[in-house]
Amino acid sequence: MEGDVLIRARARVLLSTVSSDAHMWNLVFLQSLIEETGHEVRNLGVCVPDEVILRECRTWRPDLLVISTVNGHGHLDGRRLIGKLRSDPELAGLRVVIGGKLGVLGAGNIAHVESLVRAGFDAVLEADAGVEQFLQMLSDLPRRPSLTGPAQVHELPEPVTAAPAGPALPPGAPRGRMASFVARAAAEGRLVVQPRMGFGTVAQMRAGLEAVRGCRARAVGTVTLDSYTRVGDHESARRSLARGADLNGFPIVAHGAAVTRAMLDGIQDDDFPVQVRHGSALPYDIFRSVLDAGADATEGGPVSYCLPYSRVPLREAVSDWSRSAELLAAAAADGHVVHLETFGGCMLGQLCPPGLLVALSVLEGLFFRQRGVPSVSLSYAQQTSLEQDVLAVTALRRLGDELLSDIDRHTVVYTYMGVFPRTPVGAYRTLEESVRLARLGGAERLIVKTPAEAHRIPTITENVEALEFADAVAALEGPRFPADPGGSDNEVYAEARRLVDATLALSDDVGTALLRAFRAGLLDVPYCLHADNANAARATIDHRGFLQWAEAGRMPVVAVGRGHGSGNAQHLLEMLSYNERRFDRELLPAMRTEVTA
Ligand code: B12
Repeated sequence: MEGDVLIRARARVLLSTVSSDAHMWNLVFLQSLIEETGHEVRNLGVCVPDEVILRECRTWRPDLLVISTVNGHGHLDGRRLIGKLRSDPELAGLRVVIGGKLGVLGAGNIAHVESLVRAGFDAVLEADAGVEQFLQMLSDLPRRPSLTGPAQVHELPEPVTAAPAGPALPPGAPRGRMASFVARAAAEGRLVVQPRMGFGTVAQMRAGLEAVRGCRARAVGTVTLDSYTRVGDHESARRSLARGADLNGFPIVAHGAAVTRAMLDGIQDDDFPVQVRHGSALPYDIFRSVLDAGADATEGGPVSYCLPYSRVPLREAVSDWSRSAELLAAAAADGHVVHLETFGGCMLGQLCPPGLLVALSVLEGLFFRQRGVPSVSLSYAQQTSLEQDVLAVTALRRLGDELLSDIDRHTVVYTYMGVFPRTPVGAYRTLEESVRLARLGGAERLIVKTPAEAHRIPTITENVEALEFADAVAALEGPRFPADPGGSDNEVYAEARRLVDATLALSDDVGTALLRAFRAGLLDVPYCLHADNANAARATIDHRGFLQWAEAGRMPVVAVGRGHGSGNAQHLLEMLSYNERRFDRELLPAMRTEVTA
């Protein structure tokens, strides 16, 4: 057959997650693992609708379908998916396995295994424990001769036509409640701390907000939305609420604006602003609900909530984020200022070198400003070295001063967003280092994590304890804002500035410039499976713990080259668990025994 290059005996494995799940590292890891056993893998990426999985099964005819899901909705989405597969005569006999974190019950997720087997899965492999069994299953797969064709070439989208430039903002543009609260705290030398809290029901969510409001910290409130709402599947959110099923966040659209407004009533005010956190590539409905419910702030960005979180084409995300930001700008002009935070400093949670994180955060800030949003914050997530992270946060502040001086803004640090230490001590060490980063870097707000992170969604008490701990550490550290962020002429600044300049040179419209930069590979998020990302860049961690470029792809950055043994599943897991080892030091001897046993 023309174009076929190789004939081999191997099985076909189709790898996917469920429709509401945006986690990607599990898929990157499993793809590597399966390839190393010699089988052919097709990886469908994140948030895969049931119909896409069914279609791929019918057309590609895999020997095994692997479903990996960790967001906690796996037992709900998995049961629905397997029902459809088993009722299709063509697919009823296909071998299907599901694994990962299948519910929101932590160790209690084991309770879902039996019902998923009864629903039709051939094997249900909960959490890390399932990997050994899975490897055995792969080695037992019947191998068949298969033809490997040339790599598929992905069609990249055409850039959107330039959106009109945003309105000129008057000097001293209004700030709104969130930014005013943060500015007051900063003037008093206090760090504002914030949870990533989200529960499904109104009663739980309100109790959570009340507890945060009452805690001994300078805290703001958070309403984190659930994974169905993130992908616009409000019907599944409604059904889950009606059945009393646990959701991994608050379904703001399904509850409706009146219910959300009543929930915030009497809690949210000048002394306790509330931010809605979501994760949606197409946030327009969510932004409408945020405005209708009278919330003070929200967050995200056209790149950071598209590439790592969805399969929506980047062009569609840019266009939806454009009208969503304009919605906030119009509300601000009418006196309701909703503060908007970029998520660009947090791409994929881990293994994205700081220069790109800083650049994306600034570019998303510029995108918001161009659409008339008067009050923004620029984010950066803690990575693998305090020293390098301080360079990054000071670089972020300097770029903000240089490029966004005409709007209200502040800087937000996130406690590590990647694979988290498993012990409470390790978790608190990580949190403590992120407080220090916020202080040394001069950030005004910190989004915290709890010791439950590696295991399950934290309780209200765990959130409150983490906030009070962070506040106490910040008080001890003192306000160590660098006197002159303009002196931050460091290597992270230089790299971020190059990436920002290369992007802005592509168009006067920031949205169009972002599309062109990703299309040309000038911006390229390492390991990101989204079809509009070049995925040619790779990261590595050097002897100092600095996150560096192993491969630069076509980005204007310097790569140090791949280390020994890099590229395989084991090496990827080692890099992903770098902070787990760094902070969970008590577990190191046991980890070593596991490796040598
Ligand atoms: C990185 C991360 C993110 C990144 C994801 C970026 C991306 N696109 O990948 C960001 C920050 C964006 C994110 C977002 C969210 N996340 Co998250 N995330 C994590 C985190 C910190 C690390 C996950 C990771 O990278 N692991 C590395 C990979 C290689 O390991 P793994 O996924 O655990 O998979 C292992 C095993 O489970 C197993 N496995 C997995 N699948 C399968 C399948 C088979 C067949 C087999 C055999 C084995 C297997 O093999 C892997 C290696 O051992 C975890 C917590 C943690 N572990 O520390 C939370 C976590 C998974 N996230 C969680 C949640 C709830 C979310 C959100 C829904 C809400 C929120 N809190 O913001 C959102 C939205 C996602 C969505 N729409 O679905 C929860 C899930 C809760 C639960 N199940 O009880 C966790 C546990 C955090 C928590 N404690 O709340 N997340």
